[in-house]
Amino acid sequence: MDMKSVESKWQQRWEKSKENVFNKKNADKKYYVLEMFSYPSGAKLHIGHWYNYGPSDSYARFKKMQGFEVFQPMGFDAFGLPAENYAIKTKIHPKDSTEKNIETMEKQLKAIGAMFDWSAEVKTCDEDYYKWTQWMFLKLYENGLAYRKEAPVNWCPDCNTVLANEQVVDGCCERCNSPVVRKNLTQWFFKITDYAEELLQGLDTVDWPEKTKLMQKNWIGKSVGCEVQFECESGDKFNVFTTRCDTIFGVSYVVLAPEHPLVKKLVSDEQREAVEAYVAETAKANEIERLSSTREKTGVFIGHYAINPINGKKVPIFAADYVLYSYGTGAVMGVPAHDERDFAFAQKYNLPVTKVIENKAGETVLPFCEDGICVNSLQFDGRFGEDARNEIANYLAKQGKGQKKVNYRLRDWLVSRQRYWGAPIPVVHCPKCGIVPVPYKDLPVKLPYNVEFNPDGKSPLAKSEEFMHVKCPHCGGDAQRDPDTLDTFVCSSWYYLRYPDAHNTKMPFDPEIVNKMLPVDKYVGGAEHACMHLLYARFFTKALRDMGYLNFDEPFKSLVHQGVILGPDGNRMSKSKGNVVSPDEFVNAYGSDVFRMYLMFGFSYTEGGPWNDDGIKSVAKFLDRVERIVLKIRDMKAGKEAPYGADEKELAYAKNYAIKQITKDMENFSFNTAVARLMELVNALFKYDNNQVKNVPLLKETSKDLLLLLAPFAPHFAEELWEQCGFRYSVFDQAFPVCDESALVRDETEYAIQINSKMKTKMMLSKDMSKEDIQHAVMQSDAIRPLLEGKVVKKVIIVPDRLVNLIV
Ligand code: ANZ
Ligand code: ZN
Repeated sequence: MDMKSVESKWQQRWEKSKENVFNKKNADKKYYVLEMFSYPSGAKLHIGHWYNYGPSDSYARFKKMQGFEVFQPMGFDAFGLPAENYAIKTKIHPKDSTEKNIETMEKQLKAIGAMFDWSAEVKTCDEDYYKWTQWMFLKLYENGLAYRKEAPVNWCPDCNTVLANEQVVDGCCERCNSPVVRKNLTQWFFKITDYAEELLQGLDTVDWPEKTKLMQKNWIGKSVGCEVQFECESGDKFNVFTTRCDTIFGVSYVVLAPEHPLVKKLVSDEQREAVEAYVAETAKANEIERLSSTREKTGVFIGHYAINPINGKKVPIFAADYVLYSYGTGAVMGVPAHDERDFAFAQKYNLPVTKVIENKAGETVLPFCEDGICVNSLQFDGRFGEDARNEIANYLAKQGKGQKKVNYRLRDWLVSRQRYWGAPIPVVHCPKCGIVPVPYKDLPVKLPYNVEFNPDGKSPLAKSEEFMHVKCPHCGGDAQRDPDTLDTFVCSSWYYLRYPDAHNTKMPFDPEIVNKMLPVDKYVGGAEHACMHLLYARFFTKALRDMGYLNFDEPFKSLVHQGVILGPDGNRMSKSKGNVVSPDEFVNAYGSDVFRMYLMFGFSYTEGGPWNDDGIKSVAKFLDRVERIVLKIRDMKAGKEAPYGADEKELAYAKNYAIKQITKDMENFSFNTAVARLMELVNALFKYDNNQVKNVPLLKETSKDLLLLLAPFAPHFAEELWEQCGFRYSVFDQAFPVCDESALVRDETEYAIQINSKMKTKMMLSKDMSKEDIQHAVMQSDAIRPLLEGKVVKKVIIVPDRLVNLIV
């Protein structure tokens, strides 16, 4: 089959008949399949794009054939730094380069032949999109979820600009290499912390990879503990946050973060110089570095003491940068006997290590009684762990010196950027009225085209007189626009809500439509988004729900991460390593269907792995075989039919087994095993066709089902053969075959087939087969044979009724 012409033929036909456009009339049967949208880079589609979009499109087509009205949109995450940096290098305006890139990428994406509903396309840099991004900002602001505050950020004194954590390399600016300092700057934040508990709890209600849920849980970082008040000799008081208040008898010093205001206030004259030098030095490190377990613990005595509230003991106060100002209360009690970091610190500064009494299990046991404190007695043995912590916390609370406290590691989301290529922040700064939101009717605040975006320290927009100068919407006096733009993650936090109502000009979306279309039923994208995009999007959904626009709690009901295809050398593909494999040569040589199907067959979808093209020829050959047998069967005339005997049963079995397994495999994104099942079915067809006398109706029925089963995997190819067989357009409007269980009753068991103890496929094998027969059947199977090419099987382990393990 001439794949190239077949591809363009059917792509045109699908477009013309609106085959892939969501039909709102069937919204009650909706199934929303979403792949994370693309960043429009200048480069061609790479293997990663294909791997994300090809197999998940097969899933979408499968759902469509199961009778769902599938909605599978595509769009572009079009704002962001790469386009701006590219512009700085080449002088090509980000808008021009982005629009050009989108145009090429649309063409390339269409060539995959996926059933994207392009009528719902979204580009985040379009005015009619970012207008609504600004609307989102205003809504959050109105609801107390967007605020401006001074916060310590990474600042390069040479470039005069804020840097992202990622732009700081070894404490220096990645652009000019000068040391970065922490600086307090006024920035916009979204109050994601208001939703910390719900963002945590909600994870139990979604079908997501466990690893991703765990990463989000850790990122949110719920920590149940106690705040304890220490009083200083000066009379000043501060709280420490501890998860181990049961160790309070072992406190030998306390630490304030270097930024803690009491450091400056309490420092003694003798220690002032040393403390100031230390504070200046530690300001250079960012929080990630400060938390690193391999970083040497440093600190300095501030020349002042505090009183342990439980036993009145005087302990020295240190400033040390292993304590972060932004977490808990920015102060900790040092318990060297029970905390590793504190121990290292105590060793270095010669502080006492007081062991709080422990029971045999190593848990702290409380030397503590109701009417007083019995530091050195064991009379209250038996209270330990949780119990001891409660006891102490209650005691402190009674004294007014402490309370139970839940902390989250999650911080509010800093959303302002001193960058050009993003959505302008829709507020006005008025000397009289302060911060004034831009009225909704005046949206969008347009991003001006003619702006000097070369970096010289200020927000590029600040230099645009025409942009900055504005009348205050409130008092009408002279005022200034906000020169910052929004983090691009804001744009991608709500795009899945725009797709179902992408052309709405009155609202970002009609709640009635969106409440019907969402949540997304299957979301497919990279695991690297676990703690940013996927968290931000959940926050947006919950905030919009609380404002009354949405009636669901979670945007993505079910999530799948595709694996990563590495270079042939096992490293991440990158130009510098010279290991980049381009999909183009394969697509040109074999066609898009073969390439997609090989990606599905050659890798375990969620795992990925190093690229090799060993099996691509066998996939091409497989489709040739399908074409041959399907056309041969098409041309058969019914005649004297073979009666329904053992061979016929065998074929019916093969077909129904394939249907059953493929249906299951598709649901699990286990595409490689699904393709193997298809190959087995084709083998069974050939085998039956070898018979002298055959049952032609059975052959025809099996061949037709084969095409239906194959359609999601090789859409153009299957549509073409479907037509050549004289069936009605389109194959995708047919029902996916359903398994007839009665054809499956046979004396067989399922074996797991492994190579070098790695699971490759599953096979049904008859119970009465000898070990030799089993070995032969496994090694000659379509799923396994290609994997053994060029390899020597050294040993075969067979566990009866369970598994076959080939050691190669
Ligand atoms: C005394 C203690 C004894 C602690 C012990 C631990 C073990 P998570 O679970 O992460 O919340 N801590 C509190 N605030 C801190 C800050 N701003 N910067 C650095 N460390 C801080 O951990 C809470 C524990 O981390 C707290 O409990 C405190 O040390 C420390 F055997 O207090 B602990
Ligand atoms: Zn004003």
